[in-house]
Amino acid sequence: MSAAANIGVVGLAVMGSNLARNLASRSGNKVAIYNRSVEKTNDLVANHPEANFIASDSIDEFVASLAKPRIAIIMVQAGFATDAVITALSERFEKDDIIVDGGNALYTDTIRREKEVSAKNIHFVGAGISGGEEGALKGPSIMPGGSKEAYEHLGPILRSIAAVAEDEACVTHIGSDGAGHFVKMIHNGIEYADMQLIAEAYDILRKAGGLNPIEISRVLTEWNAGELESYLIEITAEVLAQVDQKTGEPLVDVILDAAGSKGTGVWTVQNALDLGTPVSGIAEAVFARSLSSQAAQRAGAPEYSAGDTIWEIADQGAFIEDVRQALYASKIVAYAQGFDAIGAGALENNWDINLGEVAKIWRGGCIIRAQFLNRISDAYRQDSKLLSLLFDGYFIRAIEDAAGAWRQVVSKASLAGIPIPAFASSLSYFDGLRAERLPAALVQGQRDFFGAHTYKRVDMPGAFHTLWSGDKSEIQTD
Ligand code: NBP
Repeated sequence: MSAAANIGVVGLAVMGSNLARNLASRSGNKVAIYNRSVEKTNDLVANHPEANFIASDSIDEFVASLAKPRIAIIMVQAGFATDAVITALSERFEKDDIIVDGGNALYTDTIRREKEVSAKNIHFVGAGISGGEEGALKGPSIMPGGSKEAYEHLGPILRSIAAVAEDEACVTHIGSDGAGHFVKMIHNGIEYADMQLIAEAYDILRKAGGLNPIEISRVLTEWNAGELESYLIEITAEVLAQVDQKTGEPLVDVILDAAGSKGTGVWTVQNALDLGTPVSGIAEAVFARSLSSQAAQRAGAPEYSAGDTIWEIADQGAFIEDVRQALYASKIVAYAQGFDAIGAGALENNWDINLGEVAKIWRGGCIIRAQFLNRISDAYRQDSKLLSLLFDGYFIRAIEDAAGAWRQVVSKASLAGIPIPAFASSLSYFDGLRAERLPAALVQGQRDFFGAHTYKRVDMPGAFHTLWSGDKSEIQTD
């Protein structure tokens, strides 16, 4: 066989086969394909003759079909399957060849794999790919890590298949080793928060405002023409407008209210806990899914007399606008927290991540794509050392404009007994961030009392401990 392909794809389930077709449809690419079971390979070749794939039944044949430097994108399940394919390729690849893992790997696995593979002088690139199956086919947002050298070869190919937003390809070299998969993980965490916030807005409009799903769908369609414009608002409007074909009821009313997850939201929160960076909006979104899935516990809840009261709505239009404002402000907080988490991860792992570029490549192809990301990109372009997105001029004004409505919605939803974990935690985060003094001083006092953990003083350097069980005098310990 002649080594004629400039790129190969291993793993031909939904993502891999669509990515292979996307690659083949772009000029200049000749695509080699391989899958463990030959049926998927044969199906792909038979169904898409226009792609002119170079198909192989064995990994040896696949490797031989790639021109040097060989580049193979792996699209298999994260974990053992990915390790098995990497091992098979790295046993056959040679110096300067490039293995790309396009699956949803945990970034710490990517760091390990990069070390192992690069020890053989083979490049390893962990690339986060977002946009689901449609994105893989029509243009995803791509977040590659790995070395700059590998990106020089890989960049033009990835640019050829990525989504395009405002004439720019939604791909950039994120940083070394696991940086790409780290940023993809945070992307998914933000996605959890965004979805939960939209769901809470829906719940308020329905339970307090008495709007039905079709009416709420129309509200979301109107919102989608303004600053909330996003793929998630757009698809939510579609879901709410859908009528169940079996019962004639709104589809949302016949879907079991137990939300699943595949783990990247959990990874984001676990990681943020390790880094000590608050991602409360994302965490509440993950926990809201957990609570929704506690079927037995929810079914066993007694009929509480919980003091909830009717939300009296005098002006329906003003009420809907307040909910929109609360959603926008909470969303800004969720994104601010997500970008903080990327900054914290970059610091911890010595990645030089350009946050403005990250915002830019999320404008197209991915699930959280939105106009709003232009504002985030602008904010970081104006000040790459911005301490929080909430301190950028545009976002200060947006939050100030929304703050009154935000407080009304959070307080009135609480009075009405409507659960709003992400709305409420976002507002509390904002209030915590801007507070001159936090009750953390008292927590330090408590910690010193029972554990002699010491505290710092506002008026002098050093560490101090009060002799709580003695004469209550203070001693300096450091
Ligand atoms: P799956 O992960 O469901 O399928 C795995 C594919 O890899 C199958 O075709 C399987 O072959 C093949 N494979 C090979 Br080659 N070697 C394997 C091995 N040693 N063990 C197991 N399978 C092996 O595919 P997917 O849903 O297309 O997802 C691919 C990756 O993309 C995953 O990491 C996923 O998390 C990620 N991702 C998915 C989405 C999405 O929307 N689905 C979005 C973004 C990212 P077989 O035919 O012999 O079983």
